[in-house]
Amino acid sequence: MTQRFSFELTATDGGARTGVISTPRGEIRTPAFMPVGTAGTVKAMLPESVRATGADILLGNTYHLMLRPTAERVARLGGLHRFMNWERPILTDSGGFQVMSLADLRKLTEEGVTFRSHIDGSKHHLSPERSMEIQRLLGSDIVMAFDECPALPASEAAVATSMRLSMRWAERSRDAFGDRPGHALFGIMQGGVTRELREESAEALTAIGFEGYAIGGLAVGEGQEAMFGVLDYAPGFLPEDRPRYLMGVGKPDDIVGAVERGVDMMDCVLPSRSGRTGQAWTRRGQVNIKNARHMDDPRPLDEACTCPCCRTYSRAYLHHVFRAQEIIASMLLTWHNLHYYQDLMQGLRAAISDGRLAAFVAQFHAQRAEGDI
Ligand code: PRF
Ligand code: ZN
Repeated sequence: MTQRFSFELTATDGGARTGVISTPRGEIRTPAFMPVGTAGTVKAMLPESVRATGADILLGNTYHLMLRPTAERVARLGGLHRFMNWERPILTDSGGFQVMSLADLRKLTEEGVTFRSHIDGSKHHLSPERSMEIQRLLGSDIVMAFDECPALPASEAAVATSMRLSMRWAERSRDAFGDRPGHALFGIMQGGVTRELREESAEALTAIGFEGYAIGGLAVGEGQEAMFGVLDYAPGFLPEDRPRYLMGVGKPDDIVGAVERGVDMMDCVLPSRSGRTGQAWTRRGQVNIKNARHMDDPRPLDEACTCPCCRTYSRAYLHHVFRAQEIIASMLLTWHNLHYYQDLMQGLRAAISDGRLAAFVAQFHAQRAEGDI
């Protein structure tokens, strides 16, 4: 093993940080945005195109891959990296969150969760131990602890009970993961929007000890103001010298606000999913390419963007292929959206390095306020 898992901070600006996570499969520049490759593909993109947008790492899902094509089959075929032709780092989510949002007939106990597949109704089981085994079979570089994310709104008592279960599961995840040089296990903080519960969760996780720490249980319907309220203190409960990952976030302005508050990694289906529904994200905000105002517009989606979609195609063409339900519409809009997100991350990293984050953020908001066109 030439390169173990490590994290080096290179600069800070206020609460924001920039640095590099080193792994045997390559470096991850932080703050990092991870495109979501749920089922072994970032939908509508070739892996080399995802890399061309600037992504250093992808996210994969235990839940989807265990159901189809199964973790054992992926392992027999040489692991997820080879299977999907992405040789750089992969982070896998542990499955509990997806079970709660997608599976049928869920039954939760101290031991774990049994559920029926949303694909064919077959019965399955996940526990901290089984989740660690699946993520090992997949060959994940960054493995997530098995947790439960309570659906909000929930009572504080229910959030506390759930958080404490997740902390017991975090310890079982740590034990089951074992010692795997070059691979990392991240713990996941829960505790809803209650400061005392977030602090208790962070103390439990840091006592166990992880290579990185995620902030879970946010972006589940509480709204941006409440989420930023938690992010005003939660990152400060975590060790400064480990990466902090905000799970499932978000819109561009959520990302900027999270980075300002000390988050190092994020993932979200938004740029890829909304590309497939005709939504584009640009410096001037959201653009709905379905809108008839684009029908005769020869200009690119975003004049300032250097992606293949914006370098080559007009809004009129994108509007046409989207209306005609051509596959290239999903391809081009996803490419643009992922490129925009990675450009934003590069801009944030450079601004933090240069100590001019406040000016960068002010310009980000000013451009969006101007609106499209
Ligand atoms: N836990 C896990 N995955 C997640 C979340 C969580 O809390 C969230 C919450 N936004 C997204 N993905 N394991
Ligand atoms: Zn573009």
